Amino acid sequence: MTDPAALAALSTLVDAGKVLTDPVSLQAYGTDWTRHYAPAPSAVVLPRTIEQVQAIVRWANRHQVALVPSGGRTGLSAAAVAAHGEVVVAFDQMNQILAFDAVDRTVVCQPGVITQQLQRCAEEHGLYYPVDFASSGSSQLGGNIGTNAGGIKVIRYGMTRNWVAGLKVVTGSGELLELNRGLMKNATGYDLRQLFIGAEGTLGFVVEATMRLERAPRNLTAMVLGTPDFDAIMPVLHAFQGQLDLTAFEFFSDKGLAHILARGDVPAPFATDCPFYALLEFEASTEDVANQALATFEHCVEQGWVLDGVMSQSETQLRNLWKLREYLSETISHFTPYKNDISVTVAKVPAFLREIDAVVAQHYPDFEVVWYGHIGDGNLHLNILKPGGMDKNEFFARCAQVNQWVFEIVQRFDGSISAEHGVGMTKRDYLHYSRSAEEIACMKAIKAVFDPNGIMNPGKIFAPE
Ligand code: 2HG
Ligand code: ZN
Repeated sequence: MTDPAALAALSTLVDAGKVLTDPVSLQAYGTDWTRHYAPAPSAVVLPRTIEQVQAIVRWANRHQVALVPSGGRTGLSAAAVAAHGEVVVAFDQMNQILAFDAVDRTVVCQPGVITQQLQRCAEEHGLYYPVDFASSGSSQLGGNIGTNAGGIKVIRYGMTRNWVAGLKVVTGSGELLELNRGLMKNATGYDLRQLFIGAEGTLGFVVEATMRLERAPRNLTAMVLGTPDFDAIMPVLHAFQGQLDLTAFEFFSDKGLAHILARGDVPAPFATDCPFYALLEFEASTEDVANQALATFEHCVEQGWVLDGVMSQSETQLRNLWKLREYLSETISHFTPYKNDISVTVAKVPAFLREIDAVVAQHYPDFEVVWYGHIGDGNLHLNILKPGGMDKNEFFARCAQVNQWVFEIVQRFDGSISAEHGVGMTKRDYLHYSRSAEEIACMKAIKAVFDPNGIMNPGKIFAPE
């Protein structure tokens, strides 16, 4: 635990009352949406300026205190969990949108800006911030950048990385770096900005970000299609991609749908029961596009790939169809799920899912398994639900035993053990299934450059040495 004299020194570096040590704050700021680790930070500090962040980092170097960044705490890999007496640096006070440039279509944001705040700001200017996911109402931009957040529109717009035009970061030694300064073209050597995106705060803190915006989509329209089996989903994707520019292509299983319908506040898409469902979205900018979508739907039915389907006719219907997919994570969170967030190239998805499903069925015959994910970009979320009476630790231990089998398949398919949720603590012991020993050595060497004293979010991405 951090020495009381050091904590007293810390409180002189920020505004009065902005170092918190009460149990409620330690509990709240020390954790994220994972429930694997008990939060145990020494303190929480809330800087207001970049200079204050630099002073905190220099203080941590002097006192050898580990720092953990904290945004909206919606992470799913325990990257922002402080379980070992660290000091949490929370960015709630740095939550302003600082500037908008209509010509460059960029917005300068502080790291504590909520994703939805950025989306709304874009809308106010007739534009669009396309990175979107269920937690957009509470996740913060700094965290999105730290994990290179993906979400439901990646098939069309890519990950957070694509939208970061410039970054200001405070490194683990307290230096301020201004990376790329919003430029579209910049061929001046290594692009350090990219290193900080997805680094989970292990190299430094993002203290300002210049984000790009996009033209607003026109008349977004969704379809939910029921398929007779998982294999039918891929030809459906292929058929629609051949005709339309999709903005999303998601899937979920009948088990997932049953949990959503059990909530009682989301209407069923249609009456036919199907083992799998695809949700796709496109811009119905003209009547021709909508007709093309309907013709493709009919073609899929004729081929036997689709059993039933529905197309949204209004904003309300669009929103209701999305709820079927977007509410899943929150809805099943009450069953303390064990989560996997795995990916392969799209062409390999059917064979990959079949193998994983067989391993899971063999090893977890008594657990409920819920599949969903961003199938259009090869990202599957495998959630295993804890049976009612089982102890949480026993459940996680049993799930962890099967990881080896799952991740060996991921490795054989050249896939990723974490497609979009990051490594944090929950996946750090499995990093070698996706990254070679040489790559991991390079990553550690890079960390040593930016964080020579190892104070930046230690124990995340890499297991402690
Ligand atoms: C989603 O796609 C999120 O809904 C959460 O990435 C995934 O709950 C999950 O496993
Ligand atoms: Zn996801």
